[in-house]
Parts: sequence; C-alpha cells; structure tokens
Amino acid sequence: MTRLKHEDVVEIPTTLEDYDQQLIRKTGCSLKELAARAAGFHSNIEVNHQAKVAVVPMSCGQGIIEGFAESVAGIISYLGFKAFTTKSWDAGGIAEAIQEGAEVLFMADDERFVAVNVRTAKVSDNGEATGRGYAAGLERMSNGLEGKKVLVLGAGPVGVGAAIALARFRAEVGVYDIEKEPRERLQATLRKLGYRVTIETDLNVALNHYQNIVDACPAENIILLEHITDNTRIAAPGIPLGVEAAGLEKVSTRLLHDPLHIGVATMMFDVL
Ligand code: PYL
Repeated sequence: MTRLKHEDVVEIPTTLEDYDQQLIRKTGCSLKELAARAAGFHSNIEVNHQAKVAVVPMSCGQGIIEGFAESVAGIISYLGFKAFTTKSWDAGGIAEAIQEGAEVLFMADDERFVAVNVRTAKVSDNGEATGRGYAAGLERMSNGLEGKKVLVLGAGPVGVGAAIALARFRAEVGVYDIEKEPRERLQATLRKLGYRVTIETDLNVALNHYQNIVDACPAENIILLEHITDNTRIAAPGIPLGVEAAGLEKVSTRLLHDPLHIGVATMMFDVL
C-alpha cells in the first residue's frame, strides 16, 4: 500500500461532484450506488443516513497526512451521512468521537485504514473494501463480467478483495504478482471459497492476453500503450497509477482510478 501525500487528497472535498459525474458516465452508477452495491445493498434500499461518522486523525508512525481526514469526511458527507473530523488525534480523538455520539469511526495508521461501527462491532478494512468496490466498478463498466477473463495485478489485500468479488461476478480470474508466494496464497484463498484462479507468471504475456484488468499493485508504468486495445477496461485503485502516460488517452473513458473515493465509500456501506 503506497502512502498517500497531501497533494493526492487536498482537492478531493471540492471535486466530488465532477468525480461522480465521470463515474456515472463510465459505470452508469453514482459513487453511492456503486459502494452500496459493492457492500451488498440492493440499489433501491433506503440507507440509514442518521449514522454519525467521526474521522480520527492518527499521529503514529509517519504521522498525520494533512488533508487526509478531511478528504475521508468529505467523501462520507457527500454520500449523505453526518461526518466530522475530530479536533483531537489518536486516543483523544476516539474519546471525542464517542462523546460526540459517533456510531462509526474511521481511522488510519501506516498499516491499516479501518471503519468500525461501535454499536454493531462491524469492521471494514480499506484494502479489501477497495478491491471489492473496484471489482464492482469494473463489472458495471463491462456490463457484466460473467465468463469474461479479468487479470488482477498484485496479490495483496486489494488484489485479494478484488479477486473474490470478481469470482463472485463469475469472471474468469487470473492473477499476477511479482512474487510467487502471494499469488499462490491468493489462489489458495479462492480455492477454499470454491473458485479457480489462473496464475500468470509473465507480466507482458498476461497484459497482452487480458482486456479487463484490476491494477492492485504499487508499480508505475507497467500497463503500456502497446497493451491497451479499444476493448481494454482498467480498474486502478490508489496512487501511483500503473498506466503509463502515453496510454491514458486511449483508455481514459474505460479507466477507473481514484486515491480514496471508492474504497472509503464501500467501507461506509460495509459498516452500516
Ligand atoms: C489509506 C491509504 C490508501 C492508500 N494508502 C493508504 C495510506 O496512505 N495510508 C497511510 C494513512 C495515514 C493517515 C494518517 C492520518 O492523517 O491520520 N495517520
């Protein structure tokens, strides 16, 4: 998981409308609809918007990312919930959140970014939720994935979350990871759930073979212009973007990419 920077998040709260319009053009779903779908809600369900949500800045490890808590709260507010960032950080922020009556807390250290519902004890992890949310976005962008081959690049928490969701959409899942052990672990995880996964060991061969890609790895410039056809669709969570600049124009209307939006929105619906 690559650590976000201030410049990755600073404009999120003021660009959510534009972001959502683009998402609707690509997937036919708003951020709210997509996240609710990824979290298993039926699209027409009226969601309890009374939930009060606190985002608690955490100063441990490499410390606070300026604008991170505000961008998380901005996304959650945009979805229609009452979200605020606590004035205090760390333990004081958790206490403040509870005293202010928050039902859901969001907080991130350098290892994990979680949402917790203090009433129901539901927990959602950003990595898995992001993978699931992006798989749902790819499924909508592709008008269904049943029987279609999808390549998952990267077998970490995001890749595993995506692979499970893709298998549930009845896609034919392939996985590539630069290391053998994570891709075999992902294959074993899905096998236990009753799904087959094809392991890809040559990145260039795989990228020339699959038209649908979930880029869940932290590498830059691995999806090149030569790999992109008129039918290529890419779901690329997080920073950096794995598509090289020369390929962006060709795939732009069939590329899902954001630093936080889909993952945070999916987490919110996960813990309702
Ligand atoms: C959750 C993001 C998604 C991609 N990388 C992850 C990351 O940057 N993690 C670190 C988040 C640190 C937040 C800091 C704060 O401002 O509360 N502790």
